[in-house]
Amino acid sequence: MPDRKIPLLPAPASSQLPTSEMRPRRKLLRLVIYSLIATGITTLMYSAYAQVFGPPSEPGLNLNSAKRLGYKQLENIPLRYIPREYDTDLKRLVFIGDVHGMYTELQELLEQINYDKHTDHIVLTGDLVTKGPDSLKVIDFGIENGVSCVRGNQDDRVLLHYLRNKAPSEKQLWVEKALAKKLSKEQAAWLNSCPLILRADDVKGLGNVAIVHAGLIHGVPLDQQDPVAIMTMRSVHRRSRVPSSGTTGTHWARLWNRYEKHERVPLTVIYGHYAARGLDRRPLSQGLDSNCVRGGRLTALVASTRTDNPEVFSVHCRKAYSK
Ligand SMILES: [Mn+2]
Repeated sequence: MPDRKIPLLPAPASSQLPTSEMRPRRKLLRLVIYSLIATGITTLMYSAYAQVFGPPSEPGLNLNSAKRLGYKQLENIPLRYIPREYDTDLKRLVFIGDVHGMYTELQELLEQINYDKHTDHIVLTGDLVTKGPDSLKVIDFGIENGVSCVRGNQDDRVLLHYLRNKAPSEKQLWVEKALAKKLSKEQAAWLNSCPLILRADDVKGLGNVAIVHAGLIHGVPLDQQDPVAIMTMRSVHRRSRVPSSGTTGTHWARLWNRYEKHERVPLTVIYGHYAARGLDRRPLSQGLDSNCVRGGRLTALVASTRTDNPEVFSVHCRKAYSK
């Protein structure tokens, strides 16, 4: 009898073993389900919050990297050039999309708008050089006419070669290298003087304006926007708000318009770079790269003391120089 009792003792313990193994597994399963539900609720609440109040404050991307890389981040267009609501003299601000060395078309466009150096101030949205045939002529025209410009990704690559800084070493950059070798000291200095962002306040028909080559992230102060993103972005990742030069996320201008309209004094962004979309006019953004260098058009947006709203002008670009 006692012999029978002894083996019986461990029996319940061994029969409980599977259940005691099941319990933590079930607990784990429950934990996973609960955390999935919690994540779902948080995501829903976040997207509801974002819809109503705009995105939560953005992290300053690469804070101060502009200074570190020697870029001029932000400059103002001199007040005397800005056409304002109650100005009586004729004054015009002429914003022109990516010229890419298309000097002939630039001159035709200026002829079409009857450009006058004394009343008009030209602002180029970057990528003045490369791809087209007359990059140096565009720079010389800029110098002679006191043109304002922002730095584009192509301008940047050429300047990186010129300054012999760490330039991307991809094979296809021989064009930029070759152009960099041709730049005079004055031409390079002028191109290098183009800041990443230009500002102009109270422009007639546009209000407060920022000019950049590619785009801006809503919610990040202008002096903290990432230099490379300013020159290259096309889309923004829907959730992380990280900008990308690719097109798979949300078009940055869509997000900009969605959130900026809630600002007390909204800022309109004038930009180039996104040739694939062509002329892209929205309430608070004006995309002006209409693909001139690939046989598209060269476009100008003209704000004037003589018109209530800015007008668009463009010329056909006869020859495609780039694929
Ligand atoms: Mn570009």
